[in-house]
Amino acid sequence: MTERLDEAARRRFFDEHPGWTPVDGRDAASKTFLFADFNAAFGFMTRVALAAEKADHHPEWFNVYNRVEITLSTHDAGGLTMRDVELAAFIERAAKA
Ligand code: H2B
Repeated sequence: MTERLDEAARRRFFDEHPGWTPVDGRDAASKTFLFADFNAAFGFMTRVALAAEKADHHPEWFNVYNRVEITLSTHDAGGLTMRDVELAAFIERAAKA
């Protein structure tokens, strides 16, 4: 099973990923993305969904019109792992595409 990030790696993740913040009460990271409209938001979600399914690692998310709130955590490990770091990197690229 993937190991949870240690304290130094966890700190590095938040330092190196602007907009991602720790979630109260659990080892997870969240970020809100804003798009021009629903079409752009859902296009982004579609790109992330396809990559998430391929990697078998999925975001928790909530969408209203042009806003997508995402929380990342590895359920099997009970916290943040490299799988979340990798998904966050993909999400950042997809948000700019
Ligand atoms: N996504 C996330 N975020 N964490 C997991 O532990 C996880 C997942 N596990 N997607 C996968 C699916 C697991 O449930 C399946 C059975 O491989």
